[in-house]
Amino acid sequence: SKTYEYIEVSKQDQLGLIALNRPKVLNAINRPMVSEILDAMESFETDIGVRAIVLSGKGRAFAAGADIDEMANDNAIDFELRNQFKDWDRLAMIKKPIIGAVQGFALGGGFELALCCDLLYSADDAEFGFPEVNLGVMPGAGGTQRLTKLAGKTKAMEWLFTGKRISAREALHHGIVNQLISKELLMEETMKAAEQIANQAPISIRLIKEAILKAVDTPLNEGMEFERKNFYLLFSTDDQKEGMQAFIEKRKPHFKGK
Ligand code: CO8
Repeated sequence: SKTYEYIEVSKQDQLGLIALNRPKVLNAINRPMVSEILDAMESFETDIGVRAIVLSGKGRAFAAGADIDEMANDNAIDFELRNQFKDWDRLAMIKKPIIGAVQGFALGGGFELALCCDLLYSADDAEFGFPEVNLGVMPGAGGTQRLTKLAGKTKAMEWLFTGKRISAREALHHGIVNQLISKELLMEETMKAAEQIANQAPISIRLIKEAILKAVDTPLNEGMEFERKNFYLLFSTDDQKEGMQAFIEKRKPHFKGK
């Protein structure tokens, strides 16, 4: 398997695991790290043995933001010519479920990366936030859009205008994370949750993810049409036949991802 410089990648049963691995700088996200995350995710995407992806950070943070040293001297045209967020756009196109485990800081670009996850499990000491305003900038990898759609305009304005930290408890209250877990059990419990999802019918999970993400960015009627097509499509899978037959026969289904 490949080796990476800024992340650690492994597999466990049906899970693909990615851990941000620059603990000395609280996993500050530089451009090569984003490329590596994308590369690892795309490998898992085509690996039929992998049914869910778990994203976490090593050390005392999930990620304390984009690497400030790397971008301190950039200007607008540098970003434009480099197409700075092309890897981020592709991250958002990963079709397998991504489950994030956040402990410590998830700030700036680190929070944006967390918001790219489909489910988020949070240590009860985690702190989220968009401190970009304190640096004279703003989120650029989807933060203003994704946070507003999750938590609403009111809190998004407050948090982005002030840059203040959002506690794990507040994040739970505003629907940003799914569940709080003690720091000691975070990875174990996240893996359990991911394993549960990995045991569901893979094509159901895939098309549900696609449809829910559609709901976030399309009008209801378009989203409904999209949902309907995906619903129809599931009836061309063996797993649908198996799932319903198992129900009728009062036994557990055995899904094959076909
Ligand atoms: N970039 C580069 N280095 C960082 C970053 C960062 N974002 N965050 C922490 N570090 C480094 C520190 O410089 C320090 O390095 P060194 O030991 O060499 O001095 C090391 O990590 C440890 O950090 P601290 O000593 O500061 O640890 P503390 O516990 O005292 O403080 C904090 C932790 C509060 C998290 C503090 O490190 C901090 O404020 N970090 C910056 C947070 C921030 O402003 N993040 C937003 C960055 S801007 C951004 O994300 C824009 C996103 C737009 C696009 C996204 C593209 C990826």
